[in-house]
Amino acid sequence: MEPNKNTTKIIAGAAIIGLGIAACNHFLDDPRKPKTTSKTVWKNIKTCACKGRRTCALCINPEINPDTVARPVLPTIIPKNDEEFLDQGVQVFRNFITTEEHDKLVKLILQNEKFVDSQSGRKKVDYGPRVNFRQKKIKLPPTFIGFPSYTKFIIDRLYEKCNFKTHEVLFLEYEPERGAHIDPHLDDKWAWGEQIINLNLLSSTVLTLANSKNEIAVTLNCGDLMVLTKEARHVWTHEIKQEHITEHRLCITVRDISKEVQELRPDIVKQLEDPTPYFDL
Ligand SMILES: O=C(O)CCC(=O)C(=O)O
Ligand SMILES: [Fe+2]
Ligand SMILES: [Zn+2]
Repeated sequence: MEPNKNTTKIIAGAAIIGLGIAACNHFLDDPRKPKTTSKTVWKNIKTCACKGRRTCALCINPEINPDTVARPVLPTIIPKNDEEFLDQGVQVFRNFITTEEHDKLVKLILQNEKFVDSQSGRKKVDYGPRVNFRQKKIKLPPTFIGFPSYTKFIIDRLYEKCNFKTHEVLFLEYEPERGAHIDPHLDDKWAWGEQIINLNLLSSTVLTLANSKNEIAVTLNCGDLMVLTKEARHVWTHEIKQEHITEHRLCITVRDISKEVQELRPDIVKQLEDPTPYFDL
Protein backbone atom coordinates (compact mmCIF):
# COMPACT_ATOMS: atom_id res chain seq x y z
CA MET A 1 0.00 0.00 0.00
CA GLU A 2 1.21 3.49 -0.92
CA PRO A 3 1.69 5.60 2.20
CA ASN A 4 -0.66 8.59 1.96
CA LYS A 5 0.58 12.16 2.35
CA ASN A 6 -0.33 12.37 6.01
CA THR A 7 1.52 9.18 6.87
CA THR A 8 4.54 10.45 5.00
CA LYS A 9 4.36 13.74 6.92
CA ILE A 10 4.10 11.89 10.23
CA ILE A 11 7.06 9.65 9.35
CA ALA A 12 9.12 12.64 8.20
CA GLY A 13 8.15 14.54 11.36
CA ALA A 14 9.09 11.61 13.56
CA ALA A 15 12.42 11.28 11.75
CA ILE A 16 13.19 14.97 12.30
CA ILE A 17 12.25 14.73 15.99
CA GLY A 18 14.30 11.53 16.23
CA LEU A 19 17.32 13.23 14.68
CA GLY A 20 16.79 16.19 17.00
CA ILE A 21 16.73 13.93 20.03
CA ALA A 22 19.81 12.04 18.88
CA ALA A 23 21.63 15.32 18.23
CA CYS A 24 20.54 16.69 21.60
CA ASN A 25 21.80 13.63 23.34
CA HIS A 26 25.23 14.13 21.86
CA PHE A 27 25.00 17.67 23.18
CA LEU A 28 24.72 16.55 26.79
CA ASP A 29 28.45 16.71 27.41
CA ASP A 30 29.25 19.00 24.54
CA PRO A 31 30.78 22.37 25.46
CA ARG A 32 29.13 23.78 22.31
CA LYS A 33 25.69 23.08 23.78
CA PRO A 34 23.68 26.30 23.64
CA LYS A 35 23.70 27.93 27.06
CA THR A 36 20.10 29.04 26.56
CA THR A 37 18.45 25.60 26.82
CA SER A 38 15.45 26.25 29.03
CA LYS A 39 13.88 23.79 31.46
CA THR A 40 10.90 23.36 29.08
CA VAL A 41 13.11 22.63 26.07
CA TRP A 42 15.09 20.27 28.25
CA LYS A 43 11.96 18.36 29.29
CA ASN A 44 11.04 17.92 25.62
CA ILE A 45 14.39 16.58 24.46
CA LYS A 46 14.88 14.28 27.44
CA THR A 47 14.70 10.63 26.38
CA CYS A 48 14.50 8.94 29.76
CA ALA A 49 11.58 8.34 32.13
CA CYS A 50 12.77 10.52 35.03
CA LYS A 51 10.18 12.85 36.53
CA GLY A 52 10.42 15.64 39.09
CA ARG A 53 13.72 15.63 40.91
CA ARG A 54 14.76 12.19 39.66
CA THR A 55 17.80 11.94 37.42
CA CYS A 56 19.75 9.28 35.52
CA ALA A 57 22.91 9.26 33.40
CA LEU A 58 20.91 10.43 30.35
CA CYS A 59 19.27 13.49 31.88
CA ILE A 60 21.58 14.69 34.63
CA ASN A 61 23.03 18.09 33.82
CA PRO A 62 24.75 20.38 36.29
CA GLU A 63 23.17 23.55 34.82
CA ILE A 64 19.69 22.58 33.74
CA ASN A 65 18.87 19.38 35.53
CA PRO A 66 21.11 18.77 38.53
CA ASP A 67 20.48 16.04 41.08
CA THR A 68 18.60 17.82 43.86
CA VAL A 69 17.32 14.84 45.86
CA ALA A 70 18.18 15.62 49.47
CA ARG A 71 20.21 12.91 51.14
CA PRO A 72 21.20 13.64 54.72
CA VAL A 73 24.86 12.95 55.46
CA LEU A 74 24.76 10.43 58.28
CA PRO A 75 27.30 8.06 59.82
CA THR A 76 27.08 4.62 58.27
CA ILE A 77 26.56 1.47 60.32
CA ILE A 78 27.53 -1.84 58.78
CA PRO A 79 25.52 -4.45 60.70
CA LYS A 80 27.68 -6.94 62.63
CA ASN A 81 25.24 -9.70 61.72
CA ASP A 82 21.87 -10.14 60.00
CA GLU A 83 19.95 -10.07 63.31
CA GLU A 84 21.24 -6.72 64.56
CA PHE A 85 18.23 -4.71 63.31
CA LEU A 86 15.66 -7.48 63.46
CA ASP A 87 13.67 -5.75 66.21
CA GLN A 88 13.39 -2.68 64.00
CA GLY A 89 12.11 -4.83 61.15
CA VAL A 90 15.16 -5.59 59.00
CA GLN A 91 15.05 -9.25 58.02
CA VAL A 92 17.53 -10.85 55.62
CA PHE A 93 17.09 -14.36 54.27
CA ARG A 94 20.46 -15.36 52.84
CA ASN A 95 20.22 -17.72 49.84
CA PHE A 96 16.43 -17.57 49.80
CA ILE A 97 16.83 -19.25 46.43
CA THR A 98 19.67 -21.62 45.48
CA THR A 99 22.36 -20.80 42.93
CA GLU A 100 20.71 -23.14 40.42
CA GLU A 101 17.30 -21.52 40.96
CA HIS A 102 18.92 -18.09 40.73
CA ASP A 103 20.67 -18.76 37.43
CA LYS A 104 17.57 -20.28 35.85
CA LEU A 105 15.39 -17.42 37.09
CA VAL A 106 17.73 -14.72 35.77
CA LYS A 107 17.87 -16.41 32.39
CA LEU A 108 14.07 -16.58 32.17
CA ILE A 109 13.69 -12.94 33.20
CA LEU A 110 16.23 -11.67 30.70
CA GLN A 111 14.87 -13.87 27.91
CA ASN A 112 11.20 -13.11 28.42
CA GLU A 113 10.45 -9.88 30.21
CA LYS A 114 9.90 -6.72 28.19
CA PHE A 115 11.41 -4.07 30.41
CA VAL A 116 10.32 -0.45 30.02
CA ASP A 117 12.20 2.64 31.17
CA SER A 118 11.46 3.79 34.68
CA GLN A 119 12.68 6.58 36.94
CA SER A 120 16.34 7.13 37.89
CA GLY A 121 17.67 4.98 35.04
CA ARG A 122 15.92 1.80 36.17
CA LYS A 123 13.88 -0.46 33.93
CA LYS A 124 10.79 -2.32 35.10
CA VAL A 125 8.09 -4.87 34.38
CA ASP A 126 5.16 -4.77 36.78
CA TYR A 127 2.60 -7.55 37.33
CA GLY A 128 -0.31 -6.68 39.58
CA PRO A 129 -2.44 -3.72 40.59
CA ARG A 130 -1.91 -0.19 39.27
CA VAL A 131 -2.09 2.41 41.99
CA ASN A 132 -2.79 6.11 41.75
CA PHE A 133 -1.12 7.08 44.99
CA ARG A 134 -2.29 10.68 45.02
CA GLN A 135 -5.95 9.89 44.31
CA LYS A 136 -5.84 6.71 46.41
CA LYS A 137 -7.20 4.59 43.58
CA ILE A 138 -6.28 1.03 42.72
CA LYS A 139 -7.22 -1.23 39.82
CA LEU A 140 -6.08 -4.37 38.10
CA PRO A 141 -5.19 -3.44 34.51
CA PRO A 142 -7.29 -5.25 31.88
CA THR A 143 -4.06 -6.73 30.51
CA PHE A 144 -3.32 -8.54 33.79
CA ILE A 145 -3.56 -12.30 33.30
CA GLY A 146 -1.47 -13.38 36.27
CA PHE A 147 2.16 -13.71 37.33
CA PRO A 148 4.72 -15.49 35.12
CA SER A 149 4.51 -19.18 36.07
CA TYR A 150 8.29 -19.35 36.55
CA THR A 151 7.87 -17.12 39.63
CA LYS A 152 5.47 -19.59 41.33
CA PHE A 153 8.23 -21.24 43.37
CA ILE A 154 9.13 -17.88 44.90
CA ILE A 155 5.51 -16.98 45.64
CA ASP A 156 4.95 -20.44 47.23
CA ARG A 157 8.13 -20.14 49.31
CA LEU A 158 7.13 -16.67 50.53
CA TYR A 159 3.83 -18.12 51.72
CA GLU A 160 5.53 -21.09 53.44
CA LYS A 161 8.34 -19.09 55.11
CA CYS A 162 6.72 -15.71 55.74
CA ASN A 163 2.98 -16.46 55.51
CA PHE A 164 3.03 -13.86 52.75
CA LYS A 165 0.34 -13.64 50.07
CA THR A 166 1.77 -12.03 46.92
CA HIS A 167 -0.30 -9.39 45.15
CA GLU A 168 2.39 -7.71 43.08
CA VAL A 169 5.55 -8.91 41.35
CA LEU A 170 7.76 -6.07 40.11
CA PHE A 171 10.94 -6.80 38.16
CA LEU A 172 13.56 -4.06 38.28
CA GLU A 173 16.68 -3.84 36.16
CA TYR A 174 19.65 -1.67 37.11
CA GLU A 175 22.55 -0.99 34.74
CA PRO A 176 25.56 1.07 35.84
CA GLU A 177 25.80 2.68 32.38
CA ARG A 178 22.39 4.25 32.91
CA GLY A 179 23.32 5.56 36.35
CA ALA A 180 20.49 3.37 37.67
CA HIS A 181 19.58 3.69 41.34
CA ILE A 182 16.58 4.20 43.60
CA ASP A 183 16.42 7.31 45.76
CA PRO A 184 15.60 7.09 49.48
CA HIS A 185 11.90 6.35 49.87
CA LEU A 186 9.18 4.54 51.79
CA ASP A 187 6.95 2.23 49.79
CA ASP A 188 3.43 3.65 49.66
CA LYS A 189 1.69 3.09 52.99
CA TRP A 190 -1.88 3.35 51.74
CA ALA A 191 -1.52 0.77 48.97
CA TRP A 192 0.95 -1.77 50.26
CA GLY A 193 1.06 -4.08 53.26
CA GLU A 194 3.26 -4.49 56.28
CA GLN A 195 6.09 -6.47 54.65
CA ILE A 196 8.06 -5.11 51.70
CA ILE A 197 10.11 -7.80 49.99
CA ASN A 198 13.09 -7.49 47.62
CA LEU A 199 14.90 -10.44 46.07
CA ASN A 200 18.42 -9.54 44.91
CA LEU A 201 19.61 -11.05 41.61
CA LEU A 202 22.51 -11.07 39.14
CA SER A 203 25.02 -9.00 41.14
CA SER A 204 25.69 -7.98 44.72
CA THR A 205 24.67 -4.56 45.93
CA VAL A 206 24.12 -2.55 49.09
CA LEU A 207 20.66 -1.59 50.26
CA THR A 208 20.94 1.52 52.43
CA LEU A 209 18.40 2.18 55.14
CA ALA A 210 18.31 5.52 56.89
CA ASN A 211 16.77 6.61 60.17
CA SER A 212 17.22 10.04 61.74
CA LYS A 213 20.67 9.20 63.10
CA ASN A 214 22.36 6.69 60.84
CA GLU A 215 22.56 4.98 57.52
CA ILE A 216 22.55 1.21 57.74
CA ALA A 217 24.28 -0.46 54.81
CA VAL A 218 23.12 -4.02 54.15
CA THR A 219 25.09 -6.00 51.59
CA LEU A 220 22.91 -8.27 49.47
CA ASN A 221 24.30 -11.09 47.38
CA CYS A 222 22.64 -13.05 44.56
CA GLY A 223 19.64 -14.96 45.88
CA ASP A 224 19.36 -12.98 49.15
CA LEU A 225 15.93 -11.73 50.14
CA MET A 226 15.28 -8.63 52.19
CA VAL A 227 12.05 -8.12 54.15
CA LEU A 228 11.31 -4.68 55.57
CA THR A 229 8.69 -4.47 58.32
CA LYS A 230 7.92 -2.30 61.36
CA GLU A 231 10.12 0.84 61.61
CA ALA A 232 12.19 -0.26 58.63
CA ARG A 233 8.97 -0.34 56.59
CA HIS A 234 7.19 2.70 57.98
CA VAL A 235 9.82 5.13 59.27
CA TRP A 236 13.25 4.38 57.85
CA THR A 237 13.85 5.09 54.18
CA HIS A 238 15.57 2.63 51.88
CA GLU A 239 17.56 3.22 48.71
CA ILE A 240 20.07 1.69 46.34
CA LYS A 241 22.76 4.26 45.74
CA GLN A 242 24.15 4.74 42.25
CA GLU A 243 27.64 3.90 43.52
CA HIS A 244 26.30 0.51 44.64
CA ILE A 245 25.26 -0.50 41.14
CA THR A 246 28.59 -1.54 39.74
CA GLU A 247 27.31 -4.39 37.57
CA HIS A 248 24.09 -5.36 35.82
CA ARG A 249 21.56 -6.11 38.59
CA LEU A 250 18.02 -7.41 38.78
CA CYS A 251 15.62 -7.23 41.70
CA ILE A 252 12.16 -8.62 42.26
CA THR A 253 10.06 -6.46 44.55
CA VAL A 254 7.12 -8.40 45.95
CA ARG A 255 4.27 -6.66 47.74
CA ASP A 256 0.85 -7.36 49.16
CA ILE A 257 -2.07 -4.95 49.31
CA SER A 258 -2.64 -3.17 52.64
CA LYS A 259 -5.47 -4.30 54.93
CA GLU A 260 -7.28 -1.00 54.36
CA VAL A 261 -7.25 -1.43 50.58
CA GLN A 262 -8.09 -5.13 50.85
CA GLU A 263 -11.28 -4.15 52.68
CA LEU A 264 -12.02 -1.52 50.08
CA ARG A 265 -11.45 -3.84 47.10
CA PRO A 266 -12.17 -7.48 48.03
CA ASP A 267 -12.81 -8.10 44.30
CA ILE A 268 -9.14 -7.40 43.49
CA VAL A 269 -7.91 -9.59 46.36
CA LYS A 270 -10.10 -12.43 45.14
CA GLN A 271 -8.66 -12.15 41.62
CA LEU A 272 -5.13 -12.28 43.02
CA GLU A 273 -5.54 -15.00 45.63
CA ASP A 274 -8.38 -17.30 44.77
CA PRO A 275 -6.39 -18.99 43.31
CA THR A 276 -3.15 -17.07 42.54
CA PRO A 277 -3.25 -16.57 38.76
CA TYR A 278 -0.29 -17.60 36.60
CA PHE A 279 0.40 -17.58 32.91
CA ASP A 280 2.83 -19.78 31.01
CA LEU A 281 5.39 -18.25 28.72
O1 LIG B 1 16.11 -2.62 44.11
C1 LIG B 1 15.85 -2.80 45.30
O2 LIG B 1 16.41 -3.66 45.98
C2 LIG B 1 14.83 -1.92 45.98
C3 LIG B 1 13.59 -1.68 45.18
C4 LIG B 1 12.60 -0.86 45.91
O3 LIG B 1 12.87 -0.27 46.92
C5 LIG B 1 11.22 -0.76 45.41
O4 LIG B 1 10.89 -1.40 44.40
O5 LIG B 1 10.43 -0.02 46.04
FE1 LIG C 1 11.10 0.40 47.97
ZN1 LIG D 1 16.73 10.47 33.47
